[in-house]
Amino acid sequence: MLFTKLALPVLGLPLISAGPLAARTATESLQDLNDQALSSLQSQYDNSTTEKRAGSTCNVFNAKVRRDWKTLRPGEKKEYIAAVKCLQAKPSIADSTFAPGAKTRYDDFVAVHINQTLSIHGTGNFLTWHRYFMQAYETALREECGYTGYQPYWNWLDNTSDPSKSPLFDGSDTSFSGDGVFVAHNGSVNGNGNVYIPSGKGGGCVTSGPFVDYVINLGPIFPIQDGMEAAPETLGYNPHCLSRDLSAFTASNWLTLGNVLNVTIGDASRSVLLFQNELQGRFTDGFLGLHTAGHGVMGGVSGDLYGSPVDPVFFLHHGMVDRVYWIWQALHPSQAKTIAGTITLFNTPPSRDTSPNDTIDLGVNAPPQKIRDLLNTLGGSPLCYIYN
Ligand SMILES: [Cu+2]
Repeated sequence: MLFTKLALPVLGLPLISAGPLAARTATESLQDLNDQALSSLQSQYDNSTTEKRAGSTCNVFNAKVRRDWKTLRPGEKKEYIAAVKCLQAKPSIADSTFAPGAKTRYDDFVAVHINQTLSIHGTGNFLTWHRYFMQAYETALREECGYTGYQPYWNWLDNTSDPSKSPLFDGSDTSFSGDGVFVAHNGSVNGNGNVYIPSGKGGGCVTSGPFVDYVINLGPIFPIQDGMEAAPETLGYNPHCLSRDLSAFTASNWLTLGNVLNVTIGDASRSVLLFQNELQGRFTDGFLGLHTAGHGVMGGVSGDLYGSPVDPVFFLHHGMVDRVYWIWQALHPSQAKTIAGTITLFNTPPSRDTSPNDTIDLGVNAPPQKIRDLLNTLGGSPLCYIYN
């Protein structure tokens, strides 16, 4: 299926045809789009138009394949979960003066995200920063904790009417634990104060599954769930549990095929600026966007823009964000390497434009890289992957 030559995307024409495909589910339609992206990359390879770093042999045929969590075998899921728990048990390697609350290797990732939050969201580096952050995390899982697979992703379009049925959130030993225990509260205010999310059936600590005893050391910095308190210090030690309030409201309203199609082949796919704002969320006018909605579906500690990586599903959620970016890039080859935006959160305070020569620095987690070297997932070290 992977490399079947499909009728190639001619941009501007509908990729999802009617007829026998009309009854396809949202997930199947998105898979069609993923197949179109692969076909496009294959044809770029045939035409030798894919630029890569000097000496790299990476290409669409030998790249690593990142997969949907639900398609991993139980043993593969357990191996991934064990590697995450391994990172959460290994001591931090960061200088303790940088983030006194960072106790583990997992915290080293959370601390960097917290520290840079205002210069990596609503900015021109949002897409590449999070792409590289995930690559660094995948590398740590593999090299420091013996994981043999690649970074999986959360397919947003599944289980939107009841996220607690999702294989990520069903509370089983092959999930990331389930909903939080019910705590009465008045919901969350998301989208920078513009979108109200009613409370779900949770709100407190997760009650089952692999992360039931996981102690979070950092955050929250800017919690949005009613009643949740911020940590006394931004990067200080503040032990607390993994809380969730799974939101069917958010999933069914925002994690839709229509929103995915709009950013990949619709009106919002016409430029990287439109694409990234629509994907991430335009907080100013109450448009949550797929990215912000995904964090909102998890609720609890995930509602904190700064500390959201404390929930290990962060990396599967951003796997899906990056998958949609990858699809957009594959289907818009002439624009794939363009960037837009400034270096401050929605240009507040006003700042210069992001440059492809700007560096992304993940501290102890990975060597610094230029944005221009993170625009092509087939560009070679550090990136060589596709999505399926
Ligand atoms: Cu982020």
